[in-house]
Amino acid sequence: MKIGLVGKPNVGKSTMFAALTEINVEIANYPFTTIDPNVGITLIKARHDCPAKILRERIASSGRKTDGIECTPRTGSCNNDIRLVPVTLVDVAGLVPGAHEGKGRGNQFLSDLSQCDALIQVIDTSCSTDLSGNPIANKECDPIKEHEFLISELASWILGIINNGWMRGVRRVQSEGDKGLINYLFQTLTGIGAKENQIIIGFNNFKSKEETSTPWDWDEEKKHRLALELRESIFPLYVAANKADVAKKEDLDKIINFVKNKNSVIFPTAADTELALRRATRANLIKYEFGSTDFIITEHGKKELSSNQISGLEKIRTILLKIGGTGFNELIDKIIFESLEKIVVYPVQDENKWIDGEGKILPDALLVDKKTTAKGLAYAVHTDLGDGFIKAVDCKSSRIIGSEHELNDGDVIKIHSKS
Ligand SMILES: Nc1nc2c(ncn2[C@@H]2O[C@H](COP(=O)(O)OP(=O)(O)OP(=O)(O)O)[C@@H](O)[C@H]2O)c(=O)[nH]1
Ligand SMILES: [Mg+2]
Repeated sequence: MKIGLVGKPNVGKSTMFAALTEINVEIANYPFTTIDPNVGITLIKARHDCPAKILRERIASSGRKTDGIECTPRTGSCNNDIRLVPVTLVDVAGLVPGAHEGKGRGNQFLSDLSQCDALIQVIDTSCSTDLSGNPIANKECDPIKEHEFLISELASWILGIINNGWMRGVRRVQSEGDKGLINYLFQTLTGIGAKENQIIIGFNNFKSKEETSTPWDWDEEKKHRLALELRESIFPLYVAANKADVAKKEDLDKIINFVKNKNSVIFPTAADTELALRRATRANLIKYEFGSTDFIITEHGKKELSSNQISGLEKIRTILLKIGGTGFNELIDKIIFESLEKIVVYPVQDENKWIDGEGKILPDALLVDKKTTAKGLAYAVHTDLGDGFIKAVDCKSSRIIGSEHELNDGDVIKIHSKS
């Protein structure tokens, strides 16, 4: 699972990345601080109790000791029986209006977003920067315009890719009809991670809104509309309404209502607040849980923090109350489990002990699509496991399940395979 952070410069993309991955990257109040992409892993909470809890209950009910029955994640961790699942974040350079014509840093860097399952646009709702990311004093801006220009630039990027060889693609329509164009689009966009079903969905959405004509007659505007639909299906876009700590309510509401009306996901966020909370937590100055609307100052914190630092933390407390947390937990949770309809499943090698070959309990928590089958999971683990699939076991119920059985969130699965 990979999510790209996009937006105009100086909105807080790198601050969000640094907060959520706990990797130090450059952050500054001017445009184009980031040039090369930052890639790192953030951890999100599964929506169910860790299956290790069920394992312990079973062992306890059979009268055995449960000491040491804790899951041992290969990546991620487990916190009070809530499994934290890894998600890759990619933070890229800022995009400005006209990027496809080479403005700002152009849009070449967008290929860094290849293979992303979704994008989060970080918007500066505080109106402290113009569309190019330069700080402004008058605090007037239009967050909807900021959202729309980005959508258009992303489409121009896709248009640039499909235009390269368009006539070749169009010729295939003469012999193969729509299928020829879909195949052409798939071949051209597979490099940025497009899947065939996404191309089909994007193409059909485009077709349903357009008057019929043959592709060799399509002008740039019409092709841009096709690119808009393809972007929507390949890279669904969600919004972090950032700098909400210093935003005017009307600016915030404007963009929130706009995005919600499109049935997309948006939450007010405060990236630098999340960053400060994570840093203070790491220094053992406070106790803060991701997603929470408050924190407590530790005994160590009470001893070490200066009165200035304490009043800084009190300001942060006010921000958390005002926004209802920093917004990122809700944003990412909703994107992954509702919009992208992912579930978390735990493949294991031993169906009784729920361990892998090395004795690790529930080492992997995989994010897969909601209707993933047992065989689909086998392929997600390894192609050989999929090719040699014989049967699987639902370890919670100990029932044997077939290749087409659809998995549920929180399932623990043992796959039997020839390989
Ligand atoms: N008030 C406020 N400031 C923020 C917030 N998030 C980030 N900032 C500030 O915004 C400025 C830009 O942050 P960056 O993370 O470097 O922005 P960016 O989008 O990565 O910028 P580029 O790499 O130039 O595209 C910095 O001064 C941050 O401290 C926030 O939630 N609230
Ligand atoms: Mg940056």
